Amino acid sequence: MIRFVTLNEGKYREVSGMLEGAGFECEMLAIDYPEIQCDTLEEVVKSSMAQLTGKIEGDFLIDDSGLFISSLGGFPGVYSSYVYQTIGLEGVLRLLQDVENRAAEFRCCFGLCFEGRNVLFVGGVQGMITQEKRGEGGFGYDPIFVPAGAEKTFAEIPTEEKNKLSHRGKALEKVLEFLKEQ
Ligand code: ITT
Repeated sequence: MIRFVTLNEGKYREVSGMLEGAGFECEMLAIDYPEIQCDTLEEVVKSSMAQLTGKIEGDFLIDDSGLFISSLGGFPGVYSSYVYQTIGLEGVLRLLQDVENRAAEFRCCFGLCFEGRNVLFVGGVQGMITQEKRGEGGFGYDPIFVPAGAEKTFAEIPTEEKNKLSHRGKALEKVLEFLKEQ
């Protein structure tokens, strides 16, 4: 049994689908803990794991993700959650009004505490920011992100398809490989 510590139901939907599909039991643990501000997702995950160690029984998983927009120097990046809650998707689209270079990358870093050992797994996907929101599925920034080589946003495709292409799906493949080796 792996406890996925998150308040984000969209993340849980994606992660539980993949874990259960691979035969691992999974449960959502909605614990709110302070996330310290760091320069990288990896640092955020390490500090969060240190805070949670000893407070959760058994193996657990956490996920810190962000959207890194090239023309904005990687913003919102580690501030993605705050930016989503404040200026939102419309605000991000406004920042990119008349900006030609719309390249962006979604990144995900998982922290897995397995039998007392902490291990990190990362994944990323390149893509573009759309001109307007498209699609009703997914969560967060999905309606404004089109992965490279595709035409639909992450909000316009089913979860299983997003999992095959996404930062989280790629990072979780590495988690699954690790778990299968144990
Ligand atoms: P936790 O409880 O797991 O921390 P959170 O929503 O606060 O949930 P993050 O800090 O990792 O998670 O997320 C940063 C922001 O990026 C947040 O607004 C998410 O909705 C968004 N985000 C993360 N992964 C995403 C994805 O796959 N698609 C769209 N938006 C995503």
